[in-house]
Amino acid sequence: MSRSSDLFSKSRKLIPGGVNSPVRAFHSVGGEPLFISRAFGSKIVDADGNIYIDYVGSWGPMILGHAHEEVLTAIADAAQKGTSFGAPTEMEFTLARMVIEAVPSMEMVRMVNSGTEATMSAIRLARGVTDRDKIVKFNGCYHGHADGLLVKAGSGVLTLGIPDSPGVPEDYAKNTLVSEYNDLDSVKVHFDRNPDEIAAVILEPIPGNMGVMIPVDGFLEGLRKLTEKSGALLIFDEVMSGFRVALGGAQELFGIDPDITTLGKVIGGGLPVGAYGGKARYMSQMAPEGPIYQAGTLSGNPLAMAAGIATLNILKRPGTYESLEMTSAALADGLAEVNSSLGVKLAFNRIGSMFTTFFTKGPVNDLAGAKYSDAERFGEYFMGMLEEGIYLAPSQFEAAFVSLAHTDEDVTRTLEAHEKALKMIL
Ligand code: KE4
Repeated sequence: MSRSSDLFSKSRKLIPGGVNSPVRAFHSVGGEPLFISRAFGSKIVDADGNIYIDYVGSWGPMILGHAHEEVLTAIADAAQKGTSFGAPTEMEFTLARMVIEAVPSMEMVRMVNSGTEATMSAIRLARGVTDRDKIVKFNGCYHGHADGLLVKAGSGVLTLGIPDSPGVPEDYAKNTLVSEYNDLDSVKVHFDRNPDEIAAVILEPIPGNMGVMIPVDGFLEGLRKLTEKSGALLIFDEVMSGFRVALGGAQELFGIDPDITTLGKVIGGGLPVGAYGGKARYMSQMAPEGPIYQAGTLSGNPLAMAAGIATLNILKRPGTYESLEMTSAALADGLAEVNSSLGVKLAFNRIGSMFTTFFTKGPVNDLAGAKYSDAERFGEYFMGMLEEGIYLAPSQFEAAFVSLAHTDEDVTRTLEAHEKALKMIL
């Protein structure tokens, strides 16, 4: 028995499904999850010492690659001074300033400990400042597991085919209206039917949780106009796209000015950090300055701040996103070449260093399109790639991530594995 398998059989007796987050469990691809013992650069190493080229990157945070020495040094230096004070620190100011300088719409920001906390708080803020209860979200978008957002969610909920989670009272869910991504009319209908009742529209501007989706021309602009006209807030959930697709995220790429933005993943450099921020006129309504309450024992934790500051300092360096784009484009072009040489039509969506290969010919512009994917074939492909030493997200409805640590050799090896895995299953 492999060490991963042994650890898995023991862990599942103590931890639900043997994992601390469902999508890690390999349920939709079959087999058992690998237990990871360490990681460096673009590689992860499982408990049996097998090395893989990693395209999960801890689901987005590891944009620099794993165990980056400047990040490790920053964490170690911070740890020497203590691990948590429960009091304000200079590093929280420093990271706040870096985030505000980078994200075009942000004037103020509050640090929390996860993306879920960030979106949950952003929704409360929107409801508090508008005195309205309803929110609009999009089928297949995932914003963490706060009750009102676990409605038609993406990521693990979609992967595991959980219609809507038990334990979410109807009273919560009824205030969550669902639209289709890239379909403005499906949003307009909610505003027509609920005049002056909608507090906010929340979306992943570039979804990664139904696989990667690209906003069609006019969609994001249309949402901005609709929300402005109705007095609802526009919340960009950039937990995944923030500092990933550009230093200023999707809002920089597409030139949209949301009222609130949520962040996570990259800004923690692999440690637990989330954040929400936006216009000062809204953020100043948060306690203790304003009446809307949100709190957290470890919010702004010094080690997490140190990791985030070190990470953003590297991302700010000239040429960073150009380098990410070069590696990502080389991989994308190579995958397309292999597919066409094999006469295989697979939809492929990419923005910057996040991408998804869908096992359907496509196009895939929304959840319905993504659901045409052959999940069984994807599972076989996933296993084939794993056997070749390539670690993808164990779900068709997730994004793959390239890091600054991925090399030309990694790309070559990935393309060879892709060709071999496709030949095995097609
Ligand atoms: P966390 O609470 O997991 O830090 O963030 C929730 C969240 C919010 N918004 C977006 C756009 C997200 O992608 C996420 C979390 N992403 C998933 C991966 N698709 C996390 C992986 C997991 O659930 O284990």
